[in-house]
Amino acid sequence: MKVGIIGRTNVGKSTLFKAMTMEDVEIADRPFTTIDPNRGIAYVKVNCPDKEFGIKCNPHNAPCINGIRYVPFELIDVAGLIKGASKGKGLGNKFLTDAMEADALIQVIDISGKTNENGENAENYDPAEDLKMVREELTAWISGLIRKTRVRSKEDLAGAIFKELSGLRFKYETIKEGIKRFSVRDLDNSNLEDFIGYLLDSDKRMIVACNKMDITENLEEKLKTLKSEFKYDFVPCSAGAELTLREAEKHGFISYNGKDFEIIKDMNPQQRSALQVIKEILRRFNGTGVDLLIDTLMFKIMNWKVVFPVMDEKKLTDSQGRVLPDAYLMDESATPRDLAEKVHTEVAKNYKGAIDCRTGLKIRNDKPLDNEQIVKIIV
Ligand SMILES: Nc1nc2c(ncn2[C@@H]2O[C@H](COP(=O)(O)OP(=O)(O)OP(=O)(O)O)[C@@H](O)[C@H]2O)c(=O)[nH]1
Ligand SMILES: [Mg+2]
Repeated sequence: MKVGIIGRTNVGKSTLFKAMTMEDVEIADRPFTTIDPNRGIAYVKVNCPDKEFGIKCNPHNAPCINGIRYVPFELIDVAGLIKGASKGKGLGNKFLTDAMEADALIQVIDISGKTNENGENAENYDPAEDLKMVREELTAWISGLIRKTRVRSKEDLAGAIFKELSGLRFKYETIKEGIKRFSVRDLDNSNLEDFIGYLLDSDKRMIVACNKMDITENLEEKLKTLKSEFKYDFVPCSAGAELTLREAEKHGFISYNGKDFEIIKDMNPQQRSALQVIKEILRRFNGTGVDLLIDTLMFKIMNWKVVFPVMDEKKLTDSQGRVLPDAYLMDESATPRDLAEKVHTEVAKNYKGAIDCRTGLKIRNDKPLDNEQIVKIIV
């Protein structure tokens, strides 16, 4: 599964990317720092079921640290947008193709209002403007692509648009349904914007990361106003704080569990006081917001599932005797057969059914999997 990070320039997209992947990418307080997309592996955390069964796991694809499984997914961070990008302003918007490969999007905004529409330092800038701008620029860009579509016959409209937008990974069914709903008959149709809005809302589900909460005055009030104006899910966060903690942890200064940290190695007074400030943020907000952001996107908005495939339903082992080796992130509609496909094409070929290891009952082949389900694949 892939997640894309988009947003106006200088809001903290790459900081969030770096905090989630620990890839060494450039971050700076100026517009257009990122030019080429950053790609990396990030992790969503779930409880490892080994404790529940009184056994010890042998992790393979998803590491287990202190009883928490880190399930991998791909993350893409792209260049920042500004108003007029669809007309070539800033870095333009062609780079959005990279983010559109993703199955889900995170839009980062700077809720502190301390950077403006061009990513320059400011006071009291309204981030609602960025939400409108990003939607407008996305729509204008997709509209430009759709207008380039060559339609051979009216009957072929959905197929032709599907082909033209293939890199953006909209579903054929969504395009077909959108054409019907908004009576799109030709490519100059006045309903084209509503049609694109429908494609975005259906196939590019999004969460809004309200970043820089650590320097935001009246955060609650600002969140309330945004929620009343837009139908997105908003999660306040501090990518900056998360990154500082992840780096301190990487260098062995602290042990960090996502909610709090403990100092385990001596550091200089400057570092110590920076961490003290972050301690206060963690206390006030019950974390940096980054874990909550990922959990909300994956399990509430996308309804994705983490599933543990095994071959032996009693020992919870794979064919090599490893206990609960793998954990996969699967989409909303994934069935036991899709899981078999994920494990191995050979396993999929010989698939005969699946059993829920907690209940011992057979799972219907067409039934979507549950989150944190342990599934024996019968071959
Ligand atoms: N106070 C605070 N500053 C942050 C936070 N996250 C990022 N920043 C700062 O915001 C500035 C921009 O960060 P980047 O991650 O480079 O922003 P970007 O959105 O990737 O920017 P472009 O690639 O230029 O579009 C840097 O100075 C970061 O240190 C945060 O949570 N709190
Ligand atoms: Mg960047």
